[in-house]
Amino acid sequence: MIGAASAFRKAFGYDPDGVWAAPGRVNLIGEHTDYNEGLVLPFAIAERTEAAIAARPDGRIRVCSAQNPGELVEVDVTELEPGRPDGWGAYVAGVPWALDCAGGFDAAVDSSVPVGSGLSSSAALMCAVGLGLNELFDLGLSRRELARRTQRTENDYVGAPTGGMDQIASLLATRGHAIMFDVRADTTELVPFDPSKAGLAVLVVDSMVRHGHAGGEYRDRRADCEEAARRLGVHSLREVAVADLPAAERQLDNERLSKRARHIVTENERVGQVAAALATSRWDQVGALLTEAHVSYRDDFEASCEEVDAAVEALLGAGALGARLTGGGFGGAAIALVPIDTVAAARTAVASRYAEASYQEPTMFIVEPSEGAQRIA
Ligand code: GAF
Repeated sequence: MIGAASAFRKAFGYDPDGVWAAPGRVNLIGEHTDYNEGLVLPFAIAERTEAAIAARPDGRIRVCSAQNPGELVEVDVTELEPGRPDGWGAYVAGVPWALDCAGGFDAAVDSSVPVGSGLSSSAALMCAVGLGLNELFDLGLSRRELARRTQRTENDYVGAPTGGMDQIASLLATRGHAIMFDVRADTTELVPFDPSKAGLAVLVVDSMVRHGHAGGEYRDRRADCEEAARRLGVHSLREVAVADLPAAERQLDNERLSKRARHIVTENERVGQVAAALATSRWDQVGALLTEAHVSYRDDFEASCEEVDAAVEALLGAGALGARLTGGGFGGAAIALVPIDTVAAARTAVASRYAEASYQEPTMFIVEPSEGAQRIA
């Protein structure tokens, strides 16, 4: 990573007005529950996206990215509309659009969050740009409002029907904590989360299988959940309690929709159970719930893939307390709660499992619950 400030000087030949950084996130537990008005428990990671920005007086927007060398996205602020520009540039241009920001700017971005690995590189990008524009143009938006607006960027400008978890984690999480977001109540609560104090680490295994959320399977899962809620006559699947599931499944009388609903309903329950287990430092129980969540995500939500399942199995076989697919699914990364003195063995177990199966070599790294978005220069 060369840093956004250097990329800015190189591209535009002058100094930016400021540099803002926003983190990716690991979702500890609570997958696809956010757009079902449910509970999620992500934490911000040290890997982040930087945006170096300078205001321009002429309404022009120019953006370059260290991850897309040689490309300069250019558009006038009055011309912004969904789909224009598209690709990675939409995640930047859609931010002033959603923030009702009328000013032009030059921006350079650089990131250490792997793209397409389920660690929310897109929210990191939107939130870094959003925080910067909010300050540079005195927009006066709270972080909670910035999270709402950047979700609008993703939903209405980029066209990906995601929930609001990733922006909340990137903008509101803090070091040493996970953040519980209750979407129906629209409340957030910081939950102390520091596995290192218990001699544990969160190991990420990026399967290198890439996913996107704009089309295909993510959208299909969301449609299934909404259809299940509609047939059950509830506003969202959050209204269904675990005890109501057998009756709900009888009413749905459809195997696919029953499985989707079962994942969402039991996942909400698990998020609460993980928060309770963290409060009393019952790490074995946290681990067991993560693994249960993986089984539900794999079998009921059918959102995993062979490579991530293999990583989960290898991690558990090597002594992880729990392991699961994290993020939007259909590829991406597994996370595992691993005793620190077992991390090396866990990495070796995954590497040999991948080599035996001739999967692409995975990337593995430890993540720490880190600070949310902030100005860095
Ligand atoms: C992606 C989405 F952006 C989130 O809103 C969430 O739905 C997640 O997938 C699945 O839990 O990260």
